[in-house]
Amino acid sequence: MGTLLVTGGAGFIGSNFVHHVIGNTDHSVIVLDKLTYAGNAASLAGLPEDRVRLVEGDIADATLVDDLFGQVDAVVHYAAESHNDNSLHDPRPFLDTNIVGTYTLLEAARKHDRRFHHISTDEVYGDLELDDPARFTENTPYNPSSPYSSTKAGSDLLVRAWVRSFGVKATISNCSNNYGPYQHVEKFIPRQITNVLRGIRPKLYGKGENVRDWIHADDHSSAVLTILDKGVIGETYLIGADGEKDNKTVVELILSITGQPADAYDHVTDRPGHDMRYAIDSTKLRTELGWTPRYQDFEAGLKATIDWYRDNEAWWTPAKDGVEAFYASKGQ
Ligand code: NAD
Ligand code: TDX
Repeated sequence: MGTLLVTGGAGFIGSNFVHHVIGNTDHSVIVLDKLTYAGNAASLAGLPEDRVRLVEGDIADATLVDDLFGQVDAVVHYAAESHNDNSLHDPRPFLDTNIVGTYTLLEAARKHDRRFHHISTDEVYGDLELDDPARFTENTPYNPSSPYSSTKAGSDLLVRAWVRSFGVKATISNCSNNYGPYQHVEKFIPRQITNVLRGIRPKLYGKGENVRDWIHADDHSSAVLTILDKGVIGETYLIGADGEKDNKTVVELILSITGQPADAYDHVTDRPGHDMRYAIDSTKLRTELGWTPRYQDFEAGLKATIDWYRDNEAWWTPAKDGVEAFYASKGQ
């Protein structure tokens, strides 16, 4: 039993992690979150106040970070600017948070000698062709495409350097695309679900051939806890659940689950530099640390996610109009 500092714990995957930790361990949690447009204190509602404390602040604030590191046993670092489309519009916050913010945390981990787990993404590896038999492994060379993924790649390299140069006790995980409750409506799956719930046609970039490797956010959480518990310092672990699907298939599934005609969607302007395919080989995590995902049935997980958005309209309504206006201004 101990106290975890969870950066970005009011965001999508971070809040799912906090719920998972409270439900499955005896740990307490301090969440450090700037509550940007992507952070929402309501995602932590209902959690026990004696075990979860939200501190509103910036991971690049060295004084605040220093104080919080002194209060915890380990740190799990989710905070990031996370949306590719935003990074194409205004890259600067991605550098400030993903690079300078991670640097600030690493310096505190070094000073306080705290166990540090860095959350990253499969996008650091670039993309694969649709017919490529290969998947990403821990040995795939870095080749990021967007301002978002290049700043995540940079943050991963900082972590590796702080392990080697300063002996920081860090691990890294690179996960595939997450879905589940509490995901911001700017992202693909919640955008299309909430479009359908509002009577708006889903919007597919380009031809919809791009493939993403979907994992439920709760499985991501269990993998991170496994790495915190059993991971080897300095190692990187890829997290994935063999969930490759092209975007068109996902939109058609959402339409079919919600009782709409399968072709009731629009093709819109493609994302510049759009990565074609991501695919994760998570053999190392499964064989060396014994992790397995629980949500093997994507359609069942998607159905539960649709139900969550239907039941929690008050959580997503405030962001919806602004997001759609932003996309409309880009022909998307
Ligand atoms: P998100 O955008 O939903 O949440 C990010 C959170 O970080 C928000 O609560 C935001 O307020 C907070 N934040 C942003 N800048 C901050 C700052 N300077 N200081 C403190 N808090 C700040 O993102 P997400 O989808 O939950 O992603 C979380 C992490 O997981 C990111 O590191 C991302 O790269 C990684 N990841 C995401 C996916 C995915 O599918 N979404 C897949 C793999 C890895
Ligand atoms: O309206 C849309 N229509 C559409 O076709 C949107 C928002 C997206 N797309 C496509 C683009 C991608 O091929 O859907 C796919 C998924 O898009 P996003 O949800 O924006 O995710 P992606 O760009 O794949 O990145 C996500 O996974 C890796 C997360 O946002 C990142 O934080 C994570 O690192």
